[in-house]
Amino acid sequence: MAGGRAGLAELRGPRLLNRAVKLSGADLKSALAQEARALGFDSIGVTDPQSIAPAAEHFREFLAAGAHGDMDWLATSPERRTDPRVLWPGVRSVIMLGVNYGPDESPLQILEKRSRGAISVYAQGDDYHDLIKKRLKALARWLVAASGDEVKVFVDTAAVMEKPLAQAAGLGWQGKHTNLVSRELGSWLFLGAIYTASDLPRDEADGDHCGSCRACQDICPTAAFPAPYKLDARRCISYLTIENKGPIPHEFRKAIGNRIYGCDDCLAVCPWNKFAQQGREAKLAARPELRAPELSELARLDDGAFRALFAKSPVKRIGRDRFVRNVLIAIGNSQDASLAPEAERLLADDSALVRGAAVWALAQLVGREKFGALASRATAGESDAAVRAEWRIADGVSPSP
Ligand code: B12
Ligand code: SF4
Ligand code: SF4
Repeated sequence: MAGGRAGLAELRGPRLLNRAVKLSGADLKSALAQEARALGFDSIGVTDPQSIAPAAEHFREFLAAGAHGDMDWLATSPERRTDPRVLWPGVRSVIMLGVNYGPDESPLQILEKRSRGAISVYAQGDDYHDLIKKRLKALARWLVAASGDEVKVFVDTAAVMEKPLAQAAGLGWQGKHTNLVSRELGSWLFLGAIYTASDLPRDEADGDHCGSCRACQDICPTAAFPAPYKLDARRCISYLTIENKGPIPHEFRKAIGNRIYGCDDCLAVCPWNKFAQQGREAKLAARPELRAPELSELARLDDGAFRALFAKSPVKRIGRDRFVRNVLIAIGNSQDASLAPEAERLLADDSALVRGAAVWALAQLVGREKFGALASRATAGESDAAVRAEWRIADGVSPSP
């Protein structure tokens, strides 16, 4: 159906809602695309549930290599993730949707401001899961009324391989950094999926447009790509600062710099971003206080203040202790001795995770003499084995005064 907004108004009318008129095939797909755009989706495509069969093998290799780290949920029922028909036998078409969240400034700029924390672009506004789920549900309701067929909606958390499905549906291609890149919107695209029992015309899969470029591989601070198109999540700063619940492994601490929640380097450097546009959804836009927060202020957050600052933000998910752990790694990397008192105060924190990170931060910022004095005071009362180990290791790396 090629109609404009007037056509949509008719579709939403009582004739449709009482299901007297049903759409199917190309008419349904065309009306669906218009409805999706009206609801704020920036791209849409349809694919066959069987289209990602080739991705299944790569996914199994990823799991076999242990590249998922502690994300055990990724390894649960891989057959459901790699085949939409196992997740829901009734699915006949997969509708993939994208929402542009293009930033208004380069996320690489803040990496130079070492006394401030870098929160990745996707987490500077409201939680996209809530926003996209609401939109997906609205679109799904419309689809049920228009087609009479059953649907299921997914964003991020379900056993759905969103990137390969989105590539098969023509939204873009999985670049060498493994994320989906769009020729129209660059790297900044959230994905969501609707599985439907309707048989919709398929879109053509997008091809690979990376060519000989390797900018994303070269910029990665932790060398997280063992090969192009392959990520070892255990080395990715996004995993280390968000998913990882324990202490951050020593080998990555310096490379993390001031990234306190996620990382955007491989996305930001992609040349296809020259076509990127600023996101149009105000709720996803950066909150002023999360663009370049002072590390000194973040280090003082207690549980209540953390929850208040990150209300409705995806950051809230990791909790205050893990967040302050990240802030302390950034403080250790700041080369700003005026931040040492923040780390010193956190040596007495209730959380062992925080105390351990505070030890490392101090070792980077204070001279050997001061560090030694702190160590002899603090280790006497320290009961946690992991924190005691941090003291021992740090004693060897503390810089000279
Ligand atoms: C687990 C997960 C993570 C993990 C692992 C990431 C990863 N690349 O797997 C961690 C925590 C590290 C992570 C980080 C990020 N994530 Co994430 N994440 C997911 C999640 C929940 C599952 C992804 C998954 O299935 N991974 C398993 C691997 C095996 O799958 P894959 O990446 O598709 O792997 C393919 C390639 O490796 C390829 N391959 C392997 N070998 C070979 C060889 C050849 C020759 C070829 C051609 C291909 C190939 O085939 C594999 C299968 O398709 C999805 C949501 C979802 N349900 O899909 C979001 C998702 C992928 N994440 C997203 C985002 C935004 C991010 C971050 C940018 C957040 C940030 N700023 O910190 C970073 C980006 C890091 C990066 N470079 O990938 C978005 C990406 C949107 C997009 N445009 O692609 C998603 C889709 C969420 C959403 N709904 O929007 N994430
Ligand atoms: S998000 Fe950062 S750490 Fe992770 S792969 Fe990309 S550049 Fe590397
Ligand atoms: S930076 Fe280059 S190699 Fe990486 S995804 Fe973009 S085009 Fe592909």
